[in-house]
Amino acid sequence: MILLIMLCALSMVHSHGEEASMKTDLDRPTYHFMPQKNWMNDPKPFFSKGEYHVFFQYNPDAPQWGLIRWGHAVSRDLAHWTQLPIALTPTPDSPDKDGCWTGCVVEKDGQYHILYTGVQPQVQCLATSRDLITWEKYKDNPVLAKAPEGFGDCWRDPCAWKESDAWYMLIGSQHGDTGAALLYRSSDLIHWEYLHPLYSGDKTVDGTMFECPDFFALDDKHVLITSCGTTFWHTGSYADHRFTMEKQGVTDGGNFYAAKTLRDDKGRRILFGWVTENRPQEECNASGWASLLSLPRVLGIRKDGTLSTSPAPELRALRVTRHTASVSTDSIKMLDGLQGNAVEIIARFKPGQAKRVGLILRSTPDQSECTSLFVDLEKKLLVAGGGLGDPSIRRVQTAFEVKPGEEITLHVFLDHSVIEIFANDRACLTARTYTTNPDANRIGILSLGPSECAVEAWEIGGNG
Ligand code: DQQ
Repeated sequence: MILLIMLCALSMVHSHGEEASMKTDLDRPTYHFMPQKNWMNDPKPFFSKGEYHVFFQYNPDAPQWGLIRWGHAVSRDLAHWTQLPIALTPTPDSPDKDGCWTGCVVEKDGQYHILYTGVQPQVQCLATSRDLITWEKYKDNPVLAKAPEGFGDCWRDPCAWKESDAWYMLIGSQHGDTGAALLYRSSDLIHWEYLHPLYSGDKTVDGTMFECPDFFALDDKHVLITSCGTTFWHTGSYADHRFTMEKQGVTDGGNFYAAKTLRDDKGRRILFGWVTENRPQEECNASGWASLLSLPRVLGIRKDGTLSTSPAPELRALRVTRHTASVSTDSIKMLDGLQGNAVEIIARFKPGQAKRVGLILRSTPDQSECTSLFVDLEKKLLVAGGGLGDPSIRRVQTAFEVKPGEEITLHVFLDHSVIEIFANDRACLTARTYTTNPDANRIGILSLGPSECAVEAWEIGGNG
């Protein structure tokens, strides 16, 4: 594997022209993983033998969704990633001729297996590997050809796991206009028996269908993740092959979708999402890339049964130069010394009577161009994107309620056009911010009403 990683790294050395255009692309992230060119979506993370693998939906032909392959990247430390060869490619005249869609990776008897959705129509397929690099499709694909009676157009994205007696698998589906996670059982990953819906949703809460389900034990609960426009979490109990939901919420209310987890050798559940674009297709075409992988997020169960999310501590390996500041302001205070497009900021606010507290990033010195992110204490929202002028542009938001007297910690990762925000480890928001202005690299604290803020920040080194 190490030799393969070195060969892949060498083959990824960019041509002179490409390197120059990457340097002038102020929006291209430098410490998030993304394929060298073109399009990715839906991560499928998997841990084995000390390595973090992320497979992903990949269109190597254009910076937009298309004929989908399974791309592959690997990391030993969750901070630096290497792109590996394509794992799965559609086979003409076969059940996956129109795309190898989302699924999962499992290990059985010393071999690795991918269960994935072939299209069109949607069917479930199997592929096997000894080394995670070279994959052989099962000769009699598909292993499941038809959805159970009454389940709709969406029947995809298998998620399999082993229990003591058998393999189990969820397939994301819908019943009428309600999401359903359908449960199957198998002894060999090839022959599957349909059991029943593990869980049916509520269209007013978690959408009209379930894409990319993920299901796992965490602390003393079970967690079901589903996606329909937004990625939702549900925590609850699992008994007799039924899931009883107790609490539910949103994993990230911003440009973040189709998130799934792996379990590593420390027993941690680590979530990765697809960071979506928020710019016109022509701009993606001009840059030659679209979408990327979120930073790894460690999940936990809070005392009240809700999901906690925090950035993986391994990301600290990317920190380069540390800055600190204490700021009292009732408007905007620019930070001296700290500037740039690749920074990590931990801003600890005592909001007092302030109505909003937050940051401005990617600001010109005169603030005529900038991107704001803030907690709106009155509206109980975490908001990001858009400048100070026109707030409607590229703005995303998620619910975030601050208790009276509670301090607010905004842990923010800025990587050029990507902003990932963790608010008190219970609300997450990913936003996009695009600029062509090299002077739009200043950072400031914002407050509507007087507040105090202790800032600790780091410039961040690149992925490589
Ligand atoms: N993306 C895949 C589907 C999945 C959707 C296709 C979610 O399998 O349901 O690229 O983003």
